[in-house]
Amino acid sequence: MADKGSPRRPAGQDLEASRPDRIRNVVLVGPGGSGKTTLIETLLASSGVIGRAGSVRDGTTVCDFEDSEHAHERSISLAVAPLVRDGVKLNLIDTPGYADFVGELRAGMRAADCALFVIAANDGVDDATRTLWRECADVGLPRAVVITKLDQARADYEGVLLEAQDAFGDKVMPLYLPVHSGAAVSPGGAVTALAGLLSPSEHTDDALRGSLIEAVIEESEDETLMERYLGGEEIDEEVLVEDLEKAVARGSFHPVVPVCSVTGVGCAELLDLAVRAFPSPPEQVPPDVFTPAGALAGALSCDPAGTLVAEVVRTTSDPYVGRVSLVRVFSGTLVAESTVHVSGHFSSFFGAEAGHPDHDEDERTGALSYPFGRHLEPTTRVVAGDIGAIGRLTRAETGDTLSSVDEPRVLRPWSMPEPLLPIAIEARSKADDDKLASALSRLAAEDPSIRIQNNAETHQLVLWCMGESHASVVLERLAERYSVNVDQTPYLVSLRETFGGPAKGHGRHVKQSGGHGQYAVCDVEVEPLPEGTGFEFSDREVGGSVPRNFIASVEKGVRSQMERGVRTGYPVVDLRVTLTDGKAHSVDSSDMAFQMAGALALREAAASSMITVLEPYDEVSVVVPDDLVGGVMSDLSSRRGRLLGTDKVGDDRTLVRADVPQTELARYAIDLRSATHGSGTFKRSFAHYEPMPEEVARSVPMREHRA
Ligand SMILES: Nc1nc2c(ncn2[C@@H]2O[C@H](COP(=O)(O)OP(=O)(O)O)[C@@H](O)[C@H]2O)c(=O)[nH]1
Ligand SMILES: [Mg+2]
Repeated sequence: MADKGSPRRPAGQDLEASRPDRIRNVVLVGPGGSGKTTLIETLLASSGVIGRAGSVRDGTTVCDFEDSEHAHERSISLAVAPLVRDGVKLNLIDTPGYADFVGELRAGMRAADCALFVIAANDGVDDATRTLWRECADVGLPRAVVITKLDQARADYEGVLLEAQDAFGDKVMPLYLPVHSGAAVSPGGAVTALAGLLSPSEHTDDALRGSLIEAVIEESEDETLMERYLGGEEIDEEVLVEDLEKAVARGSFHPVVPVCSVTGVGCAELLDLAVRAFPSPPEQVPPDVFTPAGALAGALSCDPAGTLVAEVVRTTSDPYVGRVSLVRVFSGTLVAESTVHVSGHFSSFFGAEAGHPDHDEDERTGALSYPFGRHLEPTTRVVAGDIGAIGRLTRAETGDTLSSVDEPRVLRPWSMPEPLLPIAIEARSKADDDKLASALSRLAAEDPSIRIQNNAETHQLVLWCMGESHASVVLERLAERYSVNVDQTPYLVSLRETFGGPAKGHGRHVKQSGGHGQYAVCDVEVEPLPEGTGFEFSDREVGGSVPRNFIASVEKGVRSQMERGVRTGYPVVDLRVTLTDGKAHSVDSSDMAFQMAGALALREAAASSMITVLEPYDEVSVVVPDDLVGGVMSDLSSRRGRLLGTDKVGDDRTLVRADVPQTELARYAIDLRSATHGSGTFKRSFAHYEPMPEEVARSVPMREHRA
C-alpha cells in the first residue's frame, strides 16, 4: 500500500493555461463503481503524468484522496486532475456516483463544459444516470460515453451499447469496437486494441460502420454530403471526422469510446477526442450573473482580460493547509494575493431556509494553485475557463461568487439538491457541545447539501442530510476533523395539542402553613377555537374577586402551561380561556401564586376533557417512472397519507401528490430510494396540522422539557 499521507504529484507537466480555448473541463459521471476514478488513473498513467495507476481499493488514486474516501473505498467529493495533451489542458473532474453525494456531482457539472458518462460493460445504465443524461440535455451540455470494465467476465460491449442508445437516444454511436486478444468482440480478457469504425478494417462491423457514417452525415452542415453518400460516393474520412467533432462540441452527437483500464487501450483515442471535439470554455453558455442588488448583469464572456467572475465549487479544510477553495473562473483572471469580492446570496435564489447565510464582503486571497487531486501545484494566476484552488479564504463558501472589488457580481447558483433525511444529534459531552456549533457551520460552508436546523419546539438539533451514507460521512468529519462526538437520537416532529371540547377548570394554589403564605384560586372556562386562531384570554369574573393586577398573572400561568402541554408535553394551541371566578387573600396572594393557579386550572380542565394531539402534515410530491406509481401510492397510503392527485411528467414519469403526516416521513428519503432503485425523487413542504388518530397518539412519548 502506498503512503496515503503524501499526495501524488503530476510529473513533467506545465499546468498553466493561458488561453481559454486551450482548456477542456470534463466531468466524469455515471453509476457508483462504474470505474470513473480508475479511468482517470488510467488516463493519467497512460499520459505519463503519474508513474503507475493507483487503485481505489488501496486508497492510492489521485482523485479519492480523503480519509473517508479511503475508508469507504469510493468517491465522496469532487476532485480535479489536470493533464496536458497537445498543448491543451484537460481538467478531468471526478464525481461520486452514489446518490447521497449528488451535491458534489452538481458542483462538478457546474465546473465543466462537457460530461463524460462512464458506464461499465458488465453493469449498464441505472435510472439515476438516465435522469442525469436528461438534465445535461436540458442545459445543452455536450456528452460522450466511455464503456469500461471490458475485461470483466460478464462484460457485454454491444449489449451495453444498445442499452445506452435505448436510455440516451440514437445519437449515441460507437466510434470504436474493442479488440480482445482473440476475436473482435468476444467479451472477457483484456482489450488489446481498438478498431475504428470510421476507417474500414478487418475488425469493423459493416452495419455499425454504415449507421455511424449516416449519423455523422446527418449532423453535417454540408447538405450535399448526404446526397453524395446516398449516390454511392465514398466520403473522405477527414471530412467525416471534422463533422463529427463539430457535432460533439454542439452537443448533438454523442460518441462512445471503449477504454480498458487494465491495458490502457482506448486512452489515446479518448484523449484525442477530448482535445479535438469537446467544447472549450468559450464555446459554452456561461451561467447568469447579477449585481449584488439583484439586477441581471451583462452576459459573461470567457475572456482572461475581462472582469473577474469565479465561483467556489468545492471547499475543503485540511488540518495542515487550512481551508482550500476550488474555483471555476468564468471571466477575467484570478491573481494570487489579491483582494476579491465574495458574495453569496442563497436566500435570494433558494429562499431563507436553504444553504448558508447571505454575505457580501471583500476578502484577500492567499496562495493560488492548480489542484491535482490533493496536491496543489503553485501558480500566480488562473485564467477564465480554468479551475484553480485558493488558499485561506475564510469567508467564501461553496456556491459563492468571487468577483472584482470594483464590479461585484453574483452568479445564479447551480441547482443544489435538497437534503430530506433528518438526523437528530446530541453532543456527547459538554466539551463536544462547546465545539459543535462552529464545527457544524464549517461543515455546512463546505457542503451546501447539509442543512442544520435548531428546532425550538422539539429542542432538537437536526442535520438534514441526503441519505444515510451522507449522514455518516458528516458525523465522521465532525469526529475526525473537529474532534466533536455526537450521538444520534430519535427524530421528533413538532406536535401540538388542543382541546376536543369545552371544559371547566378550578385552580387552587393555597399554602398557608407558617411564614409568608401563598393564596390564589381561579376558575376558568376553556373552549377550543378553529385551527390557526391561536390563543384568546378574557375575563368575565364579576365583583373583583380576582384583583386586576392578578388577572394578568392567571393569563401568564395559563400560557406557560400551554407551552408545556397538558398531555404529551407539546404546546396547546387554538384555545379561548375565560376567567370566570376566583379568590384572593390580602397578604398571601401574589403574582406567582396566581400564575400557579392559572396553570393548575388549565391542567384540571384538560383532565376533564378530551385532548387531541395535532400532527403536522407535509404536502409530498413524488416523481417516479410510470410503472412504479402503484407501489408509491400504496406506500403513501400505508403512511396514513391522503392522495391529492397525479400528473404526467414528460413521457414516462408521473408526479404523485399526497398529504402525509411528518411522523411517517422521517425515513422516506431512504425508503423511496430503495423502493425505486434511486429513480424516484420527492419534495416536501409543510401543509397544515391535523388531529392524530387516537391509537397513534396513545403511543407518542412524553416530550421532555429542559429546565
Ligand atoms: N476489472 C476491472 N475493474 C475495474 C475497471 N475499472 C474499475 N474497476 C474496479 O471497479 C471498482 C470501482 O471503480 P471506481 O473507479 O472506484 O469507480 P467509480 O465509483 O466510478 O469511481 C474498483 O474496485 C476498480 O478497481 C476495469 O476496467 N476493469
Ligand atoms: Mg470514484
